[in-house]
Amino acid sequence: MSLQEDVKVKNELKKPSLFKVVLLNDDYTDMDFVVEILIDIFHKQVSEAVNIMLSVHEQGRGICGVYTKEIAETKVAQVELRANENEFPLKAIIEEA
Ligand code: TYC
Repeated sequence: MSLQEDVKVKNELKKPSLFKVVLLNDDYTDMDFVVEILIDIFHKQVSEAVNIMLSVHEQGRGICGVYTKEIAETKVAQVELRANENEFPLKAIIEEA
């Protein structure tokens, strides 16, 4: 096998890097709206969504999920779009897991 082929095979076997989507607290976004985001975009059950929302409210930040880069970026964009549509300053960021 050529060096080029060997590098290609190794890259294809590598597990994709994972990224955390982290929700940030603010003073203005409605608690119910954050719960809705966690249910609709991050597919949480109501009870888990409420727990995550409260922990973000109390601790300043909280993990919504761990995803591949493209999916994490899509989730962040979906949060931003919904927050903008509803005129809330809610923000989610990506961190390497
Ligand atoms: N701190 C907000 C409030 O008191 C609620 C909130 C929770 C906002 C989580 C953002 O990611 C957040 N209304």
